[in-house]
Amino acid sequence: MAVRVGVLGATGAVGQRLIQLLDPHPDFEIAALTASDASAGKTYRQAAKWRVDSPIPDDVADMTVTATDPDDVPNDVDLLFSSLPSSVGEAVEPGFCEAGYVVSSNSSNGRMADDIPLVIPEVNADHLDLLEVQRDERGWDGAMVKNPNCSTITFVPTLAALEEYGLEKVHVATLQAVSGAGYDGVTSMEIIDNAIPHIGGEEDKLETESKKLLGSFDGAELSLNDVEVGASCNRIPTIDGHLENVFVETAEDLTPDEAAEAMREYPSLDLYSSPDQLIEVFEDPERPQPRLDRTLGNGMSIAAGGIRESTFGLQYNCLAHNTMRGAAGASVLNGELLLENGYL
Ligand code: 11C
Repeated sequence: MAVRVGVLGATGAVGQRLIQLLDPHPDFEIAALTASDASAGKTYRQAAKWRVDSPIPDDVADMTVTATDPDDVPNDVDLLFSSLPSSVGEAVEPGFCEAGYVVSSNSSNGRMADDIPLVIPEVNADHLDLLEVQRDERGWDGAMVKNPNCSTITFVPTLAALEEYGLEKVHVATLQAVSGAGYDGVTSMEIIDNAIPHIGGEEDKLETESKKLLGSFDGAELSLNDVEVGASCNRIPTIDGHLENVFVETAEDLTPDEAAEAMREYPSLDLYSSPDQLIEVFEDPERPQPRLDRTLGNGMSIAAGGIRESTFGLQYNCLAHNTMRGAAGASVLNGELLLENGYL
């Protein structure tokens, strides 16, 4: 029987993608949709300005949206996918966990907390065991797992593939699509014919979340990875797909051919939303082509290319669909991992 799930923040950019991925899904059935108080009581069709590239599923369109409050979500819903703005997530997500719901959250609040697993299933599924520590420390009947920022998800799997060579220093520069800024960003005219440097708070997230994801968990405590990460983040006028330029210094010698092979062989998983090939490596110097490659593996693969030696170690590009692999798809994948590991 399918697990009954809800979407917190169902009308936003990531909330809409979550609905697109969850309807239909073999393991999950959408049973609750929440949004701001202004949307509560409306049907989803009335409340949401639907913008994703497939129609609103009929059964979702007629559902009534509730406020984002544990009292308004049916008790038989087991799993909540959260795409709330971080300030709202910080205020309300713990209340849902306390009330017994398991939350797979894309919101940035709490990602670096010691007892909250920050997970990319292909990279650090073992960090999910941190939920035992979380249960002891917080006394929640429910649980909270987070996925990282979309820009972090784009480059960390490529680093994980190179980890055996001893990661020492990484510099990453991002070219981020406007959908990462939510629908206000997509519709804003200020981005047209413009490139915006130092976009708010992103650099710190890439520098810290990557060390947590690549860190090790000994059953009691999580240690951050020692790799030094420097990031510079920029917004460009593409709709979807974050492109990143990565420079990596490793302890062991690492040739472009070895890096390409390590990325190509880095395993995907057997979860429903997993792509067949996690990292698609393109050797043609003209690749990756961002507007095409963002759809690889139904938006769940990462494209890597331009791998070469440079003054600062190995250099390459990588690209992923930011609202699929980087956000909604990441949360759904974590939900599938929770299910597989008996947390639902
Ligand atoms: C952007 N990466 O493109 C951001 C959006 O930490 O989940 C996602 C923010 C986050 O602006």
